[in-house]
Amino acid sequence: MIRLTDEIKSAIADGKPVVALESTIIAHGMPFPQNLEMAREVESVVRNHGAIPATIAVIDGELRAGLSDAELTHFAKTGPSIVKVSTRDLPFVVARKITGATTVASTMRIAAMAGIHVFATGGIGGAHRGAEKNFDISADLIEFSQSNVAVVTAGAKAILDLALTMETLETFGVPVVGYGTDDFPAFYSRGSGHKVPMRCDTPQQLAALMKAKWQMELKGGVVVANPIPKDSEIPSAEIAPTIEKAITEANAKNIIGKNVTPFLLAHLAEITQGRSLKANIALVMNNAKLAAEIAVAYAQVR
Ligand code: PSU
Ligand code: MN
Repeated sequence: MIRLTDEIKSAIADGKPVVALESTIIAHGMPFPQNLEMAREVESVVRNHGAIPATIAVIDGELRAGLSDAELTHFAKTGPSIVKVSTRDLPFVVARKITGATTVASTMRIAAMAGIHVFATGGIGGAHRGAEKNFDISADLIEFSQSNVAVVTAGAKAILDLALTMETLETFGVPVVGYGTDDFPAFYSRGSGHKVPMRCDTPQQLAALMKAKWQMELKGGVVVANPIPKDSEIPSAEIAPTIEKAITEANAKNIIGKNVTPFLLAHLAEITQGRSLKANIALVMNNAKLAAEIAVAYAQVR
């Protein structure tokens, strides 16, 4: 069902640390060539911290974990014209043998199918502002109730409604763990003013939490909320007006559904003249490092 590289296949079989990575962030989250540089670098950060990277995508209808450099380049160069594949899209792209970039939700699902329990991303999707009316709640949140994967994320973007996002995760029984923080991080900014329900300060503590959750057969994932490094942060007072602008623009242009997140990311990068993109890349690397450390710790206790 899933094609794994030999390296990833034997690592999973031997219980060695493996970290899943998503492909939507490459095709839809960042422009070329920064997306390709990011995709290569994030894999080497995972390796440098003792785990094996498994970038996940769908290629010609085949679920894949572990892409070649040529394949990474294809996703990076083709960009947004590649299908953005969330969980609902998996049956269609597989049946039609389509190539697609996987979101947090579908990457979690494929990782879980393959037996990978740790995943590094930039930021998870969430409940968009106005979700109480337009029901725009990312399938990422629902996937956390389904797939046994810990996802390292820099919180969720302030383009979302963070209070609704936290409420939704609570409803689905998803542990949201602040890593070294009591404050849920807001992607570009280290804090959001929303408290996390629990906190861990070491990869070992997280590994113990994951083991406890899955030993009890509590199905679903863990949100590991890891704040952006201080020197890359854009303070919320600075980014907030920019976010307002981007959302107004998206509404005026009638951008809806799966185009909302990519539009807002691209628009923010434009308005901040690349500063938001730089921050985005820095937080991805920071998440990859922690994910590798968690994978190493989990491999020791599972
Ligand atoms: N956050 C980022 N960059 C991204 C995404 C999130 O910093 O590219 C992507 C992820 O793949 C996430 C998806 O799963 O956006 C959420 O999209 P939506 O809001 O349409 O569910
Ligand atoms: Mn959405």
